Formats: sequence, C-alpha cells, structure tokens
Amino acid sequence: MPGRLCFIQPAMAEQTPRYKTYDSPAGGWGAAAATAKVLIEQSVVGKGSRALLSMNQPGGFKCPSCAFPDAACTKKLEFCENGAKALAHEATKFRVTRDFFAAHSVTELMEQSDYWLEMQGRLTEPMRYDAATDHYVSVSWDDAFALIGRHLRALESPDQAEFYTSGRTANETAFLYSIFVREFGTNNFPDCSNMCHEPTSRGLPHSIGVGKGTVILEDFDHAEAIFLIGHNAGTNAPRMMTPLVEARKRGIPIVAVNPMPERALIKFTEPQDIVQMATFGSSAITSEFVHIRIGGDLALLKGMMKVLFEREAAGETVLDHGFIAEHTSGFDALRADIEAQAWPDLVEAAGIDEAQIRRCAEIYIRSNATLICYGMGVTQHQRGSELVQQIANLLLLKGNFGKPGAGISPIRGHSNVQGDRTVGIDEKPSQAYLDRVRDVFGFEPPRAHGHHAVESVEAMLAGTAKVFIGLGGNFVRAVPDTERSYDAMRKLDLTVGIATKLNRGHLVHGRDALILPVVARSERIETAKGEQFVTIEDSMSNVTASRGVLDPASEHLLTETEIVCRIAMATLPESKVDWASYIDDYDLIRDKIAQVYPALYEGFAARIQAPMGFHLDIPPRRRVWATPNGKANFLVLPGLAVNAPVYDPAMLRLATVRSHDQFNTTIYSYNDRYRGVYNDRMILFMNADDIAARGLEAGAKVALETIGTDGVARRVDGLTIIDYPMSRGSVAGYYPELNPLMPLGFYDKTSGCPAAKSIPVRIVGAAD
Ligand SMILES: Nc1nc2c(c(=O)[nH]1)N[C@H]1C(S)=C(S)[C@@H](COP(=O)(O)OP(=O)(O)OC[C@H]3O[C@@H](n4cnc5c(=O)[nH]c(N)nc54)[C@H](O)[C@@H]3O)O[C@H]1N2
Ligand SMILES: Nc1nc2c(c(=O)[nH]1)N[C@H]1C(S)=C(S)[C@@H](COP(=O)(O)OP(=O)(O)OC[C@H]3O[C@@H](n4cnc5c(=O)[nH]c(N)nc54)[C@H](O)[C@@H]3O)O[C@H]1N2
Ligand SMILES: [Mo]
Repeated sequence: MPGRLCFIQPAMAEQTPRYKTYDSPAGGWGAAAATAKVLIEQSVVGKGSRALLSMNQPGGFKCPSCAFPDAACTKKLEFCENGAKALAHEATKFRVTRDFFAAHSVTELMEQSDYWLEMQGRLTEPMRYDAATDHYVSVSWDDAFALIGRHLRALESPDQAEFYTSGRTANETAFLYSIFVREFGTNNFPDCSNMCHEPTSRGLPHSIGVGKGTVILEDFDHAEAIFLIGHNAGTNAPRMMTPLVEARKRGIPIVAVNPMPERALIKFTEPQDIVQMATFGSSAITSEFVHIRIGGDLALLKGMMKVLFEREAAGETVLDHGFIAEHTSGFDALRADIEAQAWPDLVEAAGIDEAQIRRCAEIYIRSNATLICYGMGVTQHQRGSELVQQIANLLLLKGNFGKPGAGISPIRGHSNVQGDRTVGIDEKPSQAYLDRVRDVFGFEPPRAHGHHAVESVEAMLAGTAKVFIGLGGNFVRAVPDTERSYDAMRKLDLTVGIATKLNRGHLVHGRDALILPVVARSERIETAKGEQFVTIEDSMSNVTASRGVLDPASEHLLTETEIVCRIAMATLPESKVDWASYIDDYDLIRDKIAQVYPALYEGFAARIQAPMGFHLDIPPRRRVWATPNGKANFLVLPGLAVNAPVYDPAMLRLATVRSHDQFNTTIYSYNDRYRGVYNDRMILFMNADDIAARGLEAGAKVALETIGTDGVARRVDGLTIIDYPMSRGSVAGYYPELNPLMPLGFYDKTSGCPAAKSIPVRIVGAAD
C-alpha cells in the first residue's frame, strides 16, 4: 500500500531493540551522562558546554525546550538534560546545504525517518521546490519573498491562507506576525497551542477569568500539598523537579495521578545536588501515586469533591465558606451534581478504589494551600476544557486562589507558547483587542473568527485553503490523521516552512514550496542598530529577555523577525505599518506591544531591562475575577465521561505520549531510558492482565486499529507489546508515530484540541 509508506518510521536497523525495567531513580548520573553524550553526538562539546553556561542566566538566552520558569537569581546552573539536548541539536556542527538537496530528491527524503532528517543538521540557505526535478534548489531571499507575496495577493480571499505558529517563536516576532496577518485580512491562526493547552486558554476563563496559570515559582515553597495530574515532569519539564524535590524535603504530600507510573514521579536524584550524586542517593517524589484509568481524572476530582460535601453534611467545616460566599457563583449547582454521583460509578470510571479517592480528599482537606499542576493527560480529551474547569472547582471549594502556595498551574509546552497567545496569535481574538490594533496601527482588522489547527486541515481538504505558512514547527506531523493531513497539504498552491531544521513538513508540500532558514534562539542577532534581544513569557507569566550567544549557523540565515517583516512588505505594498523599521530595532516592536496591551505591557522596553524581567498581572492572584459576572464560577460537567463512550468490549484507550529522547516531532534517539526502551519507538505499553486477556504475549508484534464512527479505516502496523504497569484498559505509545490513528474530528469542541490521550483502539492481531 504505497500511501501508507509515509508513516513508517524506519527503525535503527543496525541496532537491536531492547526492553528492560529501569529501577534506578530518574535524574542523577544517567542524566549527566546523557548530557555529555548528546554534546559529543552533535560534535559541539566545547561550544555547547560554553553556551549551556549562558542558558537561562540573566544576559543569556532562554532554553529552547520547555516553558518552566527559572529560579530567580540563583547561582545554580539552570539547565537540565533535555534542555541540553535541545541546545546541542540547535548548536550542532552538522549542516543541510544546497549540495545535500542536490544529492537527495524529495521522494528519496520521504523514505527517511524523522530521526534521520533531524540528524542532518541546521538548514543554511533559502530553498525552493522545483517540480521538474523533484529537488529543492537554492533561491534568493528576494525571490522567495516575492513568490510568497504573489501567491498571497492572488488569493480570492485572505481567508484562503493559513498562518501557523509554533511556540518557540519569540514575543516580538509573534506580535508582528499577528499584525501582518490581520492587516492582510484574516484571523486564520492555527497554532501549536490548539493541540496543547488550548483547553486551559478556553476553559479556564469561564471559571476564573484568565486562561493561564495563577501560580508563581515561590508558591512551591509555601504549598502544603501538591497534585501533579497527567504530566511527566522528569522528561517534559525537568527543571520542575528542583522545586518538587524541595517540597518533598519539607515533607509535604505530593500526589501524582497518571496511568503510567512515570519514573521521575517516583524517585529522583537531582543532578545538581552534589551530595546525592556522590552518594547515589535519591528523593522519593510522590507520597501517593494514583494509577488512574485514562480519562478517569473527572471521576477522581468528583470523588474528592464528594468527600468534601459528605464531611460538611456530617457537620465538619472543610470548605472555605467565606471565600465561596464572597467570590464565587454556581455553588449549589455544583453540589447537586457532585452529590448525585454514586460511589460505585466513581470507582469504576476512575479505575482506582474508593479508599484511595478518600485518601486524596483527606490530603486536600488537611492542606491550607494546595497547588494543582497538570499537563496533556488532562487537556487532550474530548472534554478537556471542562476537565480543566473541574480542577478549578476543586480549588475554589477551599479558596485556593490568591494566597501563597495555592493555585492552578498548567505546565505549558513550548518555551513561548503562552507568550505567543498573549501577543495576538489567536484565531478568536476579542473585539476589544481588535479595536486596539485598529487604533494603534490605523487599519481595520478582520472581525470574524479564523481557523484553529484542525479547522485549517479541514479547509485544506475542502480545497478552500490554498496557502500554508508555518512560522516554526512541524505542522503535518503534529496534527491528527496523518494520511489525510498529508493529502491536505499536498493540495495547496504554496507551503512555506520557516525553520531551523529539516522536517517532514518540508517534504509534504504544496505545488510551490519554500524552506526559509532562521537564526535560532541560542544565536546572536546583529542588525544595523546593533545587537538585539527577544523576549519570552514562561508558564508562570514571567516575561524575560533572551540574548543568543553563539554565531548563527550560516551567514545566509535571517532572523524570524526580518522574515515576517519582509513577507509583509512583499505582500502589502500599501501597508500602514512601517515594517522596515522593525527589522533593525526590536525596542520599537516592544513599544507597539505596550500600546496594544497597556494593562499588561505598559513601559515594556524599560521594564525588560530588569535582570529577571517582570511578571504579567494575573488577576486571580488578587482575587479579582475578569468574568462577565465578576465572580469565580463553579461549572458543572454532567456525568463521568471526558470522552464519548465506545460500546466495544475489545476497546482500549490509547494515550500518545513523548519519550525521554524527543522534543515533540523532533526525535533525538530511539531510546526512552526511564521506561526501559532502547532502539525502538514502535511500542505498545500494556498492562499484563490486558495482554493475557487477549491471549497475547509481551514481545508480540501487533497492529492497532481505531474504533471510529466516520467510516474511515485507520491502522498502524508493527507495534511491539511491552508488558508495562499501565492502568487496566489503558495503553500508550509514541507521538507522532501513532498520529495516523487519531481521527481529525476527534477533538474537544470547546477548544479544538485533539484528544490525543484517549483514542479508542483495538488490537487487530499480528501484522508485521
Ligand atoms: N524533553 C521534552 N520536553 C518537552 C516536550 C518534549 O516533547 N520533550 N514537549 C513540550 C510540549 S509542547 C508540551 S505540551 C509538554 C508536554 O508534557 P506532558 O504534559 O508531560 O506530555 P505527554 O508526554 O504527552 O503526556 C503526559 C502524561 O500524561 C499521562 N496521561 C495520559 N493519559 C492520561 C489521563 O487520562 N489522565 C492522566 N492523569 N494522565 C494521563 C501520560 O502517561 C504522560 O505521563 O512538554 C514540553 N516539554
Ligand atoms: N498524537 C499527538 N499529537 C500531538 C501531541 C501529542 O501529545 N500527541 N502534542 C501536541 C502538542 S502539545 C504540540 S505543542 C504540537 C507540537 O507541534 P509543533 O510545534 O508544530 O512541532 P515541533 O516538533 O515542536 O516543531 C519542530 C520544528 O520546529 C522547527 N524549529 C525549532 N526551533 C525553531 C526556531 O527557533 N525557529 C523556527 N522558525 N523554527 C524552529 C524545527 O524545524 C523543527 O523541526 O504537537 C501536538 N501533537
Ligand atoms: Mo505542547
């Protein structure tokens, strides 16, 4: 079946897969060794090690990996194993040149794995697809911009173009991009956030008036209990392990809720703790591990709330009645919903016993300041936005907002995904914001909502979208339904990838296609006005400066900001915006951000001079609620299902997760150390009883098929079953290899976020 070839991730043929249990603590010497190994592999031991000294330090650059904030003014090194991998792959000595493209046709490159593409190194000059030869050939920057301008101006409507952003883009660039696209005339802003924390951005405002976390790093020092729901900090936000280890040392309870007992949640050695490293010691992280069934979090949260109401009914005071009366609305409706839930149903849906739900509630009751952190295990379900609201409900019941040590903390993904949203990457912008854009820039922005990520693929399939521009990222590998998404991209007139590294998105392209290589986060930006810096906003709303320290990978690279400005100049000759001025002077961009967002960014250019930057106002920290009724709202999600029920006894729920050696679609290696997997990514993690119940054995090769409702067959072959302590009925495998199993229409309707953690699948037997 030729169409399916495109999904196969060629294995590392020369190395045999190995699977063995990992018993050591996470972190520690394993992390130190992995850091050294990746610097050696990318041949950047000296350069990379020097750059790491500047990472997340005042005057240096922000880590290009995750969005966790840095500890203020510590003298410590502020990087982790996975930050080092991100840096090493960016600073790599390997290069993709015009000779490389001359040697490989696009059809040949499609046969290579994502890993192989990544390992070829940094892109060095702009390239244009030549259909006559099926090769990318070099193109001048002027011609590249002219081609984009021609295509965009030729569209019948600006809504025929899709403008994607990935969350590594800095505030300054994202802001200019949002202004350009709106002056061009559309709100089509598919964004990586649409597949990530969009349920936070869309769900939370109804609860507490802001779609962001309310916690700052110091809150970890004051929390009396911490809940970690559905995220894998040891791999995806490793710097978060430092405050977690500190919290454990203070003896406060930490509850981890996860269908996979992730290693770093259980035991961790801080690579920066000299004593622990020398003595091979470690800290236990969680005091309570909740082995939840996929999607069972709703039942757990409702069960905990039920215990609270039971205790109140028995005459105890466990709720914060003063807070509820003064600050909230909707309490009675919530209580009615929770009291209507029966214990057997809660236990069945959560997949854990009643005693454990009661223990979790007890921990919550005893704590005067509770912090709840969560990740993709919460957001990537069909009712992810409403699930986030249930976390807010639980916190509101004990007034856990606006006091030290308490609050809600979405652990964001990309280093500036939150910032991009704040500065205008939003397919559903508010009218007030659009008014400010009009007043500051003097053009009338479009008022209708644009497309989110899934809608943009639907528009491509329908033939209404003609042009795709990707400011970073690897859209076609990140979105669901790989086969259809590839078809969608191939229908386009023009695809543009603005990128540091070659990826699949450049190979699955439109009739015309461009690859535009950029200066990376760790590299210096020199313009006619001298050295420039950019800014990012982390997961806890701190805005900080990022100054690259390395030389750009090639003299032919442009900065992302210049690329956006020159696309705008090539597309909008009559523009009201002085694009040329922004290419050289980033303070001018910051002045405009301050004008469009006075409440958040007043005095931006001056405030950013502080070594640790500044914190954006989060009203719930002051117990101020920017909701229509001025209150924090208890919101009811009836029932116990966060995904549509499937009536098939063979059904398993599949979570697509990240390994320890990948950054989203970037594959650093085929190993996943903490889960004991080596040289393989075509894995199905499965509970021993689920394996036995199907008459299967660990090590067997099987295929998975989606249980769909739209009549489209979706199947992935060649997965090896690993006997792994998953919760019953829950299986896991790797993203993006399993994206072909995700139906495009399988997403949270409130936010558009694909339900990548709860795909209904069945095993269809050995098929290798
Ligand atoms: N090194 C590295 N760092 C990264 C990334 C990376 O790929 N590599 N990606 C970045 C990005 S963009 C993001 S969004 C974040 C992602 O970081 P995470 O949110 O940690 O992402 P995942 O690995 O996709 O899955 C998280 C966890 O959800 C659990 N889970 C699955 N289903 C459920 C469920 O129903 N309930 C519960 N409670 N848990 C469930 C899985 O077992 C897994 O441990 O990390 C960011 N940081
Ligand atoms: N099945 C499944 N699908 C998922 C997820 C899941 O858990 N399961 N997670 C979703 C989530 S949370 C996210 S955030 C998305 C991620 O989706 P994306 O953000 O689109 O994907 P990335 O893999 O982070 O993008 C990697 C590419 O970005 C480019 N790049 C790197 N640094 C820079 C830079 O500084 N500038 C520019 N211009 N380009 C750069 C490189 O060329 C690299 O190949 O995927 C989503 N898809
Ligand atoms: Mo993400």
